[in-house]
Amino acid sequence: NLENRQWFQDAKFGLFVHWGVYSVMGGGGNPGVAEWFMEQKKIPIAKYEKLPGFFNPINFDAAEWVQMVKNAGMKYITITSKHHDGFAMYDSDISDYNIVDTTPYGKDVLKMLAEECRKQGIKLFFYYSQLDWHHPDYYPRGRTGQGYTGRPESGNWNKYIEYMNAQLRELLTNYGEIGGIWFDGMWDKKDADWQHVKTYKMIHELQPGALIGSNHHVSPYPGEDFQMFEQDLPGENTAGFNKGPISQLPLEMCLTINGSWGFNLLDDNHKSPKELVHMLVKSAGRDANLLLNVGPMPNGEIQSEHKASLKAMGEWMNQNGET
Ligand code: FUL
Repeated sequence: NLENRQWFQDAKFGLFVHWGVYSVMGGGGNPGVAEWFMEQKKIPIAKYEKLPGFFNPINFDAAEWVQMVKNAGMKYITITSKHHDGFAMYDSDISDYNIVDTTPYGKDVLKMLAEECRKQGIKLFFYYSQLDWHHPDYYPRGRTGQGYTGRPESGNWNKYIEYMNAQLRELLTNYGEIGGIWFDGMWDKKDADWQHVKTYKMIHELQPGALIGSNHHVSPYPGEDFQMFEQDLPGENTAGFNKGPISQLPLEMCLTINGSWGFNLLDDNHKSPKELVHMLVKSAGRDANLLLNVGPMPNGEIQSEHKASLKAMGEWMNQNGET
């Protein structure tokens, strides 16, 4: 959809949100990426499944989040609907392993966010991890999720693909018009395993306006609408993720404020508002959007340091940005 690609191209600034039951652990003492807690600490599924019981974000306020996004000068939000741990942050019918069925909170945060975004004129994208450390049919396993999870050494890969497509169908059916799907995790297995041509076709049929991007770190595949770059400006590769040349599609770079995507209790290595504004300007200079990340805490609040940075960026945008 060219009109939406154009909108995306012009959007320039969005909020990335990594939120899941891993947030409860705040990185578990690791300074690194907190949403990888299960893999880093080799937590078997039977133990990890206790985390949803502690996830109760009673202070979550969708209206406040969206207002914060608008004040920062951002045009869209991309939020984790399912990360590598396989836990659905929305009301999924195809699996009980979701926020409504297993947490004391029991509410669909994506639904609340979708409604609020619509009200306030912000587009909502869903991050979806194809990689899954929880599903038994994710077999043969990929580079990660091996050995410790307690899953049997067997499984039906095609059933996993059906499961994934069914979840995507839910996300594209039950939340109104969405901005698009932000895929991640293809790098866990061979490209051919994903049968992504079929999946992309389904998405474009369900919502012709929804944009597709994938964090596979190489040049975009047919059916994708934008190209993404992780922790680096397009054309640079200091973090070691970005291998593909720059395409003609709209570009987006994603960036953490500290070093972690998910909430990390120990990581105080926050980029200053000045550094963040510089990144925004540099990415705009390469005609890319900056998708700047926050990892909300398990109580539903965004940590004060990150809120303060977004506020400062908003003030800069007010003085210097276009509206
Ligand atoms: C990576 C993931 O493995 C990280 O956890 C995070 O979601 C980042 C945006 O993409 O590939």
